[in-house]
Formats: sequence, C-alpha cells, structure tokens
Amino acid sequence: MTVISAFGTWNGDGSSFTQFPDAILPGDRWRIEIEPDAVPDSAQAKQYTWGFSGAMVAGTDNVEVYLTVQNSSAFSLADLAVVYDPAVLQPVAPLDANLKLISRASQLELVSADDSAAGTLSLRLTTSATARPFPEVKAGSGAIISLKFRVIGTLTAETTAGLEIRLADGTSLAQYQMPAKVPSGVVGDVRADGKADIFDLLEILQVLGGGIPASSLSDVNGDGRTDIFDLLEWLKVAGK
Ligand SMILES: [Ca+2]
Repeated sequence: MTVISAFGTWNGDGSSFTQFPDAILPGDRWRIEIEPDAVPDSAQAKQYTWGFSGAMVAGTDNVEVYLTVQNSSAFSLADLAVVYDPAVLQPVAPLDANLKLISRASQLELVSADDSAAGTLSLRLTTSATARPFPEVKAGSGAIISLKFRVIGTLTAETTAGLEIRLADGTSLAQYQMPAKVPSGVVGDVRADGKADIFDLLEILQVLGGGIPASSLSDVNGDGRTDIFDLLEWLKVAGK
C-alpha cells in the first residue's frame, strides 16, 4: 500500500483540493490517498498451496485446465504468470473468452496477455469497482481460473505438458506435469486406465464439484457437457 498525502484546503463541495506549498498551519486540512498494491504480499501468496488440475485427451484439440489455490485468505488483486510449453500448448484465442475467473474468484476481472514465443501467459486479477464493497477472491480452497489451451501435435499416453504458476516477480508457486489420457474404449472409463471402476465415478463427482475440469472422457453420454446426467449414465452403463 502506498499512501500519498498533502495538506491544503477543499472547495465548498469537496470536489477539488488546493495544495499549499507553504508551511503547515493550524486549520490546514489533509488529503490522504491510498494506492493499493497490485501484487499481493508475496510472502503471503507463497504460504498458499497453488496447483493445476486437468488432463489432455487424445483425439481432442483443446484442453481445459484449472488453476487452483488451497487454504488462501481473501485477496482482491494479484499479478500472476502461467508458464507453458509452447511446443505442446497454445492458449486459445481470443483470450478474453477462454480465460475465466471461476467459483469464489468470479466477482473480479481478469486482464490477460500472452507471449507465445516465451510461453508465458500473464494474468492480472483486478477490479474496476470504485466503491465499497470491493470484490475479492473469497478465503477458501479450490479452482479460481479456467484456462483453455489448444494441444499441438499427436498425443500418446507418455505425452506430458509442463505448467508453472509464478508471481509476476518470478517467484515460482507450483509446477504441474499435465498428463495425456488415451481413451481405452471401455465404457465408463473416465480416467482412461483400461477399466471402469469406482474411481471413475469419483472423478465425475470431482468434475461436478468444480475441482477438476470436464473433458470428453467425463462426458459419458456424449452431449458435449458434463453434468448430473453423465453420473446417471455412468451408473447405467458401468455401475453394474
Ligand atoms: Ca454429458
């Protein structure tokens, strides 16, 4: 926080302030402006547990990834950078439509810029609100940003894509090796490990709970989205 102050006098309706360059005298009034920091205290941000969730799926061009933060206190501004491997991933354009603040962060605004040559996506959480109450990322745990990437090249089960979240000052907060899933063809095998079992059902529940992003694998009934009907479909086709 930066405090900018001056002494002087206000006009009658308080709309303008004349600063006095002279010595402070009895009766002078102070103007105090507070300029908030754009970057949250980095020591505080480093105490949170940051991470990613999501997986690439062979045969699908795009992947949705969640940026997650656990056990965070409330914060209203943040300057972050997501570092990705530009040989495997490209942010989907236009950024405005494909990068979204979600869940407890959805009241803020996101300003993003992509430097695809460097594989760096800068993300600023901010607000244009000028009056209280200012929006904030509420204290808690879970996903706060959804990012969509286009997957370049042919995926195999061995393909991974490295992702890193950093503060704007370069401090690394977390790294993630995003796996690639190759659909097994087994009905209800959401995790693509060759069998349909209770862990696939739990994965659908995690998607419905907002913990991990949906994919073509969690869309069991194939209608283009993951919702409660996919859970019911899974119980019908695989939960016998
Ligand atoms: Ca579905």
